[in-house]
Amino acid sequence: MLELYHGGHTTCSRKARLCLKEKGLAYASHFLNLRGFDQHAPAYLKLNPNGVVPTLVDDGEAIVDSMLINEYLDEKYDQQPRLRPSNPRDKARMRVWTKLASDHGLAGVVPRIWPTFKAQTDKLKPNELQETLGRIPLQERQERWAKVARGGFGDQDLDAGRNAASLIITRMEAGLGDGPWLMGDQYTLADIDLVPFVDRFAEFYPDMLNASAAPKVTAWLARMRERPAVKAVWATDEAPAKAA
Ligand SMILES: N[C@@H](CCC(=O)N[C@@H](CS)C(=O)NCC(=O)O)C(=O)O
Repeated sequence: MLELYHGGHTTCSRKARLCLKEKGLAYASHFLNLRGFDQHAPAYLKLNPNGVVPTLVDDGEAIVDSMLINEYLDEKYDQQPRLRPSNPRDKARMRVWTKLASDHGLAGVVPRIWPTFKAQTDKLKPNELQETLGRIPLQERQERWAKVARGGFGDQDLDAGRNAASLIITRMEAGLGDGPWLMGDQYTLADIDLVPFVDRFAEFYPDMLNASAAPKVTAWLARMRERPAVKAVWATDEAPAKAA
């Protein structure tokens, strides 16, 4: 049985949810409220010692990191549609795209999203904040949550986010060719791994991502947004219904 622990509409969660949807794979969905720090609960850290989402569990075996989860899903469940090229050279070319998403995607969205988490950290008393920070396993994340709490995101962070988004948009604009997908005729994990980030870039950086500044990426994003699987994943965060 497949299970996915995810944070709903977070970019990395959408990556894995979209791959599962495109493959037509059923799974038990476990929604984690990241603003409520569910990702640092001891039981979850046993599955994902990094304290982040998503985590796939397949017959009891936990697999972490959205890029690796998607590769695993396509390799293990190799029924159609195949989401990776079969020859090694094209597969390596595809992985350059998925690595680009993995290396720079989050950097492009974090400075726009994370400052809003301050509303949650503000609800904590000083000792509760210290305890919460103390449960975060990765130092980089601990520092990022501490920065949220002290309202430390500023212009430098916004510039860094913009630069990361620009890097991705520029590479995609140069690499898209005649499309329709990043790997030409074959729709692959390259498209799946990048779209959650590029979708948010269109919202955060409309001056960089529009039909005149980046016509190929803009057209690709429009094609992606028309895919039934993208529509379905974007339409719900899979959070349990709240009691009225
Ligand atoms: N490289 C990891 C990054 C995972 C990641 O940073 N996930 C974010 C959501 S997009 C998260 O869990 N954030 C909550 C936190 O850091 O506390 C992946 O792609 O799975």
